[in-house]
Amino acid sequence: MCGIVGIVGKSNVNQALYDALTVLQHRGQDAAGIVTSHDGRLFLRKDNGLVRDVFQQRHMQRLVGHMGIGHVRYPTAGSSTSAEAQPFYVNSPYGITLAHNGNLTNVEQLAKEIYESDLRHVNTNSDSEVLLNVFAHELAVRGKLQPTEEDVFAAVSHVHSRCVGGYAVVAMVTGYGIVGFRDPNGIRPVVFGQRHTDEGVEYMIASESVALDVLGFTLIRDLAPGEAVYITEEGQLYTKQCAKSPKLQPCIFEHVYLARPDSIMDGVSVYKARLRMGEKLAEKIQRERPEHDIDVVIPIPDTSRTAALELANHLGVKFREGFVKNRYIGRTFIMPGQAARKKSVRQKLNAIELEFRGKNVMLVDDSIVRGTTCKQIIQMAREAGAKNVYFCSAAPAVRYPNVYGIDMPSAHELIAHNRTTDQVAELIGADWLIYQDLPDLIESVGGGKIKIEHFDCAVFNGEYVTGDIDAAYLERIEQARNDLAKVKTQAVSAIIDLYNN
Ligand code: PIN
Repeated sequence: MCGIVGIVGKSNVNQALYDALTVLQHRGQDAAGIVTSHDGRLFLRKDNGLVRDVFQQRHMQRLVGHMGIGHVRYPTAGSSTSAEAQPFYVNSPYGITLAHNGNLTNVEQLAKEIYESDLRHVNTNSDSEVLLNVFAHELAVRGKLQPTEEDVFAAVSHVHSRCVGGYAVVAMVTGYGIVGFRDPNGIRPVVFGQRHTDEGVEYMIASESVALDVLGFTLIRDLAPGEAVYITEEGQLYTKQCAKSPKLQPCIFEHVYLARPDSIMDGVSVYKARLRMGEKLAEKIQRERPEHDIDVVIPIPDTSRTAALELANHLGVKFREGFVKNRYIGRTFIMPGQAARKKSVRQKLNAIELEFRGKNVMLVDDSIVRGTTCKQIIQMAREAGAKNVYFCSAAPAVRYPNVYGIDMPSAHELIAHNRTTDQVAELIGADWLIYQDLPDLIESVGGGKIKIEHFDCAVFNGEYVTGDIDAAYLERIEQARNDLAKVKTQAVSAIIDLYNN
């Protein structure tokens, strides 16, 4: 998962882009980048690290211009070098830079076409560079010295017919404008908005509405699936539906924990969706165990707090903060003579004993993925003196990998893959485990004032909305992830050996 932003302003946009990326930092902490355009020249700064570490005063001074785009990256398979930080750049046509959130599922086919038919070179393993080259090629074949909005939209239409997967994109055409577009299923989110200044109207495109809020922009709307928005350097805004048969099927996991609760996605408040998740869980508990003996509901900070609060309210059970999170976890250093140790949950969370001692506690988390963290937290609750430890997941069991750009483990690392709820409960050490039912999750997100009927729920039901994912594809990504994990383990061992010898 990543965060994207693009701004066409009336004065330098470097600070606004930096601030927007900081607001979107929860979508990716691995790398950050900004590119601006001024007088037909590009200025780019990108590197691995948090926004606050990547950009220093000297970098910001160079990032001049009234328009620019930015990106924060989450580590995804094969994207750990700073060369793969975004935005990416191609010099022809016009000089185009692009930042992407999502994942293309036909990237191998596209990479072959780009090389063999489009005669273009791709220098990384990133599907975002492939996407950029497809877009650049489709704009180049229009053969215009000065591209119009119609040329830009035609290029986006061709991107839609060639690319499959989840993609939310901002791209800057140097000297001309910024384009934002969303895949025909609207899997990944994109919004756009405006703010008025003395010099005129400024526009922003961003992954989440919270970036608009914090910078004083008002939300115009979400981009529809398949739609593109183009804002010229002078501040003219155009939109167009560029896909043949668009159908809104956004990623439901955004609402589970990826997005900030103060964002509105496709008209749905993430916060309200999470409240409804808690309400549905309470109803399930009342259905399944009307005689339950839960003494206290305790959230696992931070995301699950909203659902846990409403769960407790609806059950009529006390809601208590039983865990305190350290917000200042530092780096892990590799010391000579020591193996690299992963930070334990205990360093991140501490239990307040008096909330546990002698009680039947219901812990709530947003989801169970690998099951490693929740297992340790359940153990902590027992050590703090809990009589029984029950566990609630605001999302259904995660059983299948994600192929649209969420950094999720491969199938065999998912604790619920090929396992029943009882088996998972036993493995994590819970006395009782309740998962949200998928229809209830769908109702929580799509059943409010704004109705959304279809979602990408593949991690829960294995149904991939792009229709191109088969067992062979999943097998290939599983293999690629395993290979990458091996390379990483070998690299870490090599570093440790180096220190030790
Ligand atoms: C919480 C994110 N959330 C916490 C991610 C851990 C599953 N894990 C998914 C729970 S927050 S595991 O956004 O960082 O606050 O038990 O499956 O290992």
